[in-house]
Amino acid sequence: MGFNCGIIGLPNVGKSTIFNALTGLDAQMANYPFCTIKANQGIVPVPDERLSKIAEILKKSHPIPTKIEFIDVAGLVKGASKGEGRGNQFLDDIRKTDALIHCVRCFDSGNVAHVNSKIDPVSDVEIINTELCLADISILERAREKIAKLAASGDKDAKIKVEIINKFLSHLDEGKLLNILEFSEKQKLIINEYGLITAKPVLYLANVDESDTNNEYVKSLTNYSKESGSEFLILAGKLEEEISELPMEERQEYLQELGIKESGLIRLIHSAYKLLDFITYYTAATDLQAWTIKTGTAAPQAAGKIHTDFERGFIRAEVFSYDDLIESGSEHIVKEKGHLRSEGKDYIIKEGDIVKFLFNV
Ligand SMILES: Nc1nc2c(ncn2[C@@H]2O[C@H](COP(=O)(O)OP(=O)(O)OP(=O)(O)O)[C@@H](O)[C@H]2O)c(=O)[nH]1
Ligand SMILES: [Mg+2]
Repeated sequence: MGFNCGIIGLPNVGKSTIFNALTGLDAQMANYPFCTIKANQGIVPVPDERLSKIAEILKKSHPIPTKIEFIDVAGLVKGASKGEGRGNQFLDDIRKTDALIHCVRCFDSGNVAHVNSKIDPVSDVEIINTELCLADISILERAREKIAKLAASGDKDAKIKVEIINKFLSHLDEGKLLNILEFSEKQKLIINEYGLITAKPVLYLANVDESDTNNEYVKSLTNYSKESGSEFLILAGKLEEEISELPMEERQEYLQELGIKESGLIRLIHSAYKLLDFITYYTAATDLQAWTIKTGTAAPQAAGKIHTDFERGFIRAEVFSYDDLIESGSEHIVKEKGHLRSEGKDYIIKEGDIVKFLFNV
């Protein structure tokens, strides 16, 4: 598995429409709120031009792309953290995700109801963010209650934990998401333990009509995203959904007719990669396969993504880069030119590396 993104937002803003566009699956859509009741999950291969070029040179058939999973959850409303709407279930669905795509309605349409009867992207976003903060506050307060006695008795670990929880709580009490903080390793453990939602990176996605992509709604959401240091993307959800229903051969043609260079899916995936600080590397010892890892991952841990034995018994990695392969035109010439490197356990895997792990268990 690569990574997963939860699509969140108010009811009826187009989350399922975008999910469908992305996954080509048919999550139920409708023009009334709370259409989605159970979370839809869809796994999408990450489009990657390099993969087919490597396959051609290394003569590998059926290369395996890395994958991204999208989770389309029920719309969130004010009071969700207290169980309003489908709130609690919704919140559980997103605790396990790596990142959030916060879908915001930036289209006018008399046919589609808005839960607060007025479209106001910044206030819409703040309703959701407030609920996410409240949800994290409630989890952290309960956690603190549980370990307070232990901490008071002098237990060192419990004391550190309470300190971190207090720091998080005072930040959340000001209505700020945790994701603007830099986390220590200890803090990261706590974030994982409690599935803190506001610590996840967020991408704000303006859902627009293709005929009206730069309206006032989009402008105000752009400013908001900039100020909060978040990723931002404009996507014509309904159009993308229509395109995704076309046969594969016709899609590119239709995009060209509309003057669109790249499908929304590709832009969204690239933004999600940036958001999560991910890179792609490849293995080709047997099948050619693409893998997703965090920037800064060392070779043994990258190997561990494939199999725990690879990490446990890691000896070294034989590495050459995608650029060297393209320039040389064959693996043989890569070696002749001395581009094949032997790297040890401290080697940090780079974007586009083609790697063979040697291990012994
Ligand atoms: N005009 C217009 N309508 C859209 C757009 N995106 C979605 N819609 C319509 O808005 C309605 C709601 O879309 P959904 O995708 O079901 O919304 P949702 O956010 O999943 O809603 P819930 O699951 O109820 O929270 C549907 O009728 C869509 O066709 C858009 O970009 N433009
Ligand atoms: Mg929906």
